[in-house]
Amino acid sequence: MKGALIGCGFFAQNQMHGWAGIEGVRIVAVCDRDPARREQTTARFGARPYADAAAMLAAEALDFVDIATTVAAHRPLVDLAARAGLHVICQKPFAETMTDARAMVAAVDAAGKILMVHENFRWQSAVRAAIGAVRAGAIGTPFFGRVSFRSGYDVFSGQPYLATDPRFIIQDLGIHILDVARALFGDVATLSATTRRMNPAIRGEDVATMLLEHESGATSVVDCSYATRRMPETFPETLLEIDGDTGTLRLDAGYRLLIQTKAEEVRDVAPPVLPWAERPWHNIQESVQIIQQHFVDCLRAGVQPETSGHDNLKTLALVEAAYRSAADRSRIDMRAPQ
Ligand code: NAD
Ligand code: 89Y
Repeated sequence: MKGALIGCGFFAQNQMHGWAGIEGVRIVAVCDRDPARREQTTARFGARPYADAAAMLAAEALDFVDIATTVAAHRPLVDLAARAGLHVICQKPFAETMTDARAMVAAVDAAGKILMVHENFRWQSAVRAAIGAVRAGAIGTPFFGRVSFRSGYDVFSGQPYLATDPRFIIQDLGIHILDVARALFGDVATLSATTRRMNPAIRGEDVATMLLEHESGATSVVDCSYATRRMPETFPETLLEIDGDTGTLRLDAGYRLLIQTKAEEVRDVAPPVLPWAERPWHNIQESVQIIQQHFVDCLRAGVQPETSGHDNLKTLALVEAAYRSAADRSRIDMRAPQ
């Protein structure tokens, strides 16, 4: 299977390592407008370099493209890939608006190809162990959950746009945490949110607290912060507390999974540090390889990925709803047209 990467920036390096670890897949071409970035990436991983995505798709015989640019370029690049008749994997946040997102999903559908969003947090092995246990009924029917990400880690040095974009934590990070809540408790009926900016040096909100009522009847609290000074720092761990009608599950700091029913089970679900990975990012880095493997498995089987473009419309709608709710203090009915 031949792929091409568009966008050779900060995070794409993980994606290139991830592809190198997947059997039967080769990234044959990479594209970035920035010559230094595309040259560094080709020097590291090989592959033919291009400055222009359209020129690359015209010149190369490909099966899929991996779009690793920031969000503003996602719609034109997904449209381009769909017109070229290629399968697509695209980074989060998938789109800047729901209108764009729906059009992108429709474009790839019309091409008869598969579109997956790189929504990788639900694929982190520790989070996946918790999702697997909940889905297998380990604590019965969940009625309450807390999905929490609180950190003071400096994400701005690697991703400077996070400090200057008008939207920050919900669009960048909350999107993952909302998606994990969906993976655990199902689709959402209502949402309300508050936001704050604690760090005066950035433009967007760095704290968000969201209350979700799920169609299953469960309630979840999804809370995110990049203004939390804690020792030890837990970046980039998502912590979970779930009550079910026959037990409780917690994913605690340090990747400790605890399931209490009549008996108690404690599991170390720490992710491996892959040979190319580094702490503390190894958790996210492993999930990159896992989600990319899932994409390839789905292409081979001709089935929709779990985190397909279609599925991601529901996560993106929660992001939009959270900003609306925080702005006007409303509670958003997710069953109404978004
Ligand atoms: P970045 O700015 O470091 O890299 C983006 C690159 O894309 C830049 O080199 C830029 O020149 C290039 N680019 C932009 N438009 C282009 C176009 N039309 N054609 C060719 N090249 C183009 O950004 P980043 O920090 O690597 O983030 C990229 C995406 O990855 C973002 O959407 C971000 O939210 C996401 N991300 C995801 C995770 C995760 O865990 N899933 C983690 C970090 C970042
Ligand atoms: O961009 C973000 C993401 O997707 O995961 C963590 C991150 O890199 C910073 O919040």
